[in-house]
Amino acid sequence: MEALTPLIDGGIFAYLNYLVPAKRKEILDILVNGLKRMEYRGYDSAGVGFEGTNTKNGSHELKTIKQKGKVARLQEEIDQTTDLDFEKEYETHIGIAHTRWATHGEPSPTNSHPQRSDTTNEFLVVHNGIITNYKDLKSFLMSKGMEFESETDTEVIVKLVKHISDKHKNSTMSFRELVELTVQQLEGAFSLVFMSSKFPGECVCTRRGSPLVIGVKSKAKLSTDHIPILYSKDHRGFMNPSLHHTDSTTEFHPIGNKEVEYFFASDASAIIEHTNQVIFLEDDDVAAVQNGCLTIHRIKRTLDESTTREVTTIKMEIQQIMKGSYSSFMQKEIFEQPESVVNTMRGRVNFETNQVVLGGIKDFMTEIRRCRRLLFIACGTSYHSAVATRQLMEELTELPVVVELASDFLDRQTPVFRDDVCFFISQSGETADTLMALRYCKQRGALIVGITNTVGSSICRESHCGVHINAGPEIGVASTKAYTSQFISLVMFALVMCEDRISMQNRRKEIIQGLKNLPEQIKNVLKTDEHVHTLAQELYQQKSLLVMGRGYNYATCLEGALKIKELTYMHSEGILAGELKHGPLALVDRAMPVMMVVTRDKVYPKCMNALQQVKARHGNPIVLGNVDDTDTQQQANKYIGVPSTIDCLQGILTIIPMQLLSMHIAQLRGCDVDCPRNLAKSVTVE
Ligand code: UD2
Ligand code: MG
Repeated sequence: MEALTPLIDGGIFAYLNYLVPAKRKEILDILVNGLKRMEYRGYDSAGVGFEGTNTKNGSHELKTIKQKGKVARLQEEIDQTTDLDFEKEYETHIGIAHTRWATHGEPSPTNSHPQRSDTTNEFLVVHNGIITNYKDLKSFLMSKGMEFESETDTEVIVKLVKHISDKHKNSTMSFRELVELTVQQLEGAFSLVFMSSKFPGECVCTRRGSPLVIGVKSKAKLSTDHIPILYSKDHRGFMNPSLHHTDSTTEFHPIGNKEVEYFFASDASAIIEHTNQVIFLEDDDVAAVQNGCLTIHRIKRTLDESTTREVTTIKMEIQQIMKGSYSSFMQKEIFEQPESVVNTMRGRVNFETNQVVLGGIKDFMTEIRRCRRLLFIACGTSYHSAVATRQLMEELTELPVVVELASDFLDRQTPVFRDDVCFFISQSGETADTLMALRYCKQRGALIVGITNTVGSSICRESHCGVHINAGPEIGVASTKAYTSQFISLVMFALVMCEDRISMQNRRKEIIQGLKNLPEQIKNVLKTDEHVHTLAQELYQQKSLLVMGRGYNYATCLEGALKIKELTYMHSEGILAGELKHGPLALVDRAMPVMMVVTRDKVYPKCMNALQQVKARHGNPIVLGNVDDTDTQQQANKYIGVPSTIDCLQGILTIIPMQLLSMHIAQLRGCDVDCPRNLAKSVTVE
């Protein structure tokens, strides 16, 4: 089976019927149903775009219906629309649909997709991903007199298509060529599906860094199982648009041109109930359907790339659909981390120039640099992300760094000063204790910085400035990918704080290079899953698990133990190895399950010392260490190896086996990993 690529944001679904008559009601049902199949991804608003007729002048016109909230709400909105003829039949028609997870501007109908080029809906687009240069494009388009209505990055895409289309009004440029010109201006990650009132019944889609699949359904047998890539002329060629087919040996077999239906989706699970014939697009492919024919174009041809795209037959059980190939949201979110960490750094860390820019706090940096101390206030996992980065924060800012649990901070009525900078970290941005601590500090005149995953949340609105961690929706109650993204956001902040310190340049560069390698390294850590599962089988009937470590890995112990507690209902405790002699060592005997995090950093000798102490009490710890550290491995019966990275980032790699372990133990104990008892995703009460 084709592996499903996990996705960070919402869902794209589009449906094109060519010479296959369908009533509007049927078309809308197919679109809404496609969105439902992707609901498991998480989203906060939904919308559809479809073809219609202008009631005043009878001309071809595109319409949209968009709504905040669940797909069911969108369905209600559609049902309540009175000016639509649901029985109207279309022989050929294109409709596009989208579920959105807010990254730019809060959830609202205007910010939902499809986004439109102008009030007449000449072009519509649905988009997954992030456009990192949208601010520049937006100012350019505004200088050309275009008016924006949403706060999204997506709107620039569709306005740019219109701008280019207007500029080439008198040429015969095809829809596909307009899109090619447009996407050449975009930076970031995207998958896009376009429709236009100028090109009825046509569809153009493309991707870069975000998945997109096309399903083909046709009664006639497809003329080919390999679609040849057509190469468009280079950039200059676009000024005189003409098709340019370089590979003369491949005969051009269009797919389609008789009765055919196409389905476009960010996720094969939305397509599978209609057809199992699919084409997975690759980055920078531009696929277009015109007169029922599907073509795939590329601008440039690189030497060793494939010159065809295969029509794959996928076999997937209908039950598998809702969660993709994952057993739980938590598993999906753990396995998304190679991508979510990239999204956290996207457009912010430049690995060539070693620069880091946090757009959300850039204008406040002078004030932040002048402060007297930094406070990091949070609850639960978010608190652990501050513990994890505290040492680096102290090193790179040379400021006093205070890390506080929000509830305790409030209980103590802690003194706060005008020249303090207070950070509030929360995945949902709604955590009640954190929000109250925010208000408490704001009242006392401190600068308030939010670190949140949810655009438009209370913490986001009430903070003076902040950083969105851009990890994508997190649905599992136990936080996983938000932790690694919070961690990275705080590291990025520390890097910004010391960008002018000459003495810290080498350290900065090392860390930035470390960040660059993280996605690959996380993929490698995820390969320990099988091994971790085996260890879980040995542990799951135990009553307790102690997790020990120190230094940069102390946070891994706290967070690892929290995961175990909340998911498996086993007792677990994160113990600072330096504190062993002061009490916890008394817990250790032959029977007590122990894990120790021992990686090759400055405190390594001290960790080894702790390991010896535990072994001297007949403890038999599972050691979580570096994969290339054979010396340490020899000291342990059971060992989990993760790749080595720079000391201050090691915690991002050591937490992942703990996430996996807690998930496996929970599943073995028959617990619901997505909804642990007594816990809610966002704790909005005190
Ligand atoms: C913006 C886009 C981002 C990307 C980038 C490209 C938004 C929301 N983000 O990200 O997707 O295209 O530009 O340059 O449009 N904020 C708070 N409190 C918080 C979190 C954020 O006040 O807890 C504010 C922040 O100060 C800023 C805005 O929200 O004014 C957006 O924050 P961000 O981190 O998404 O900003 P940036 O520039 O990385
Ligand atoms: Mg987006």
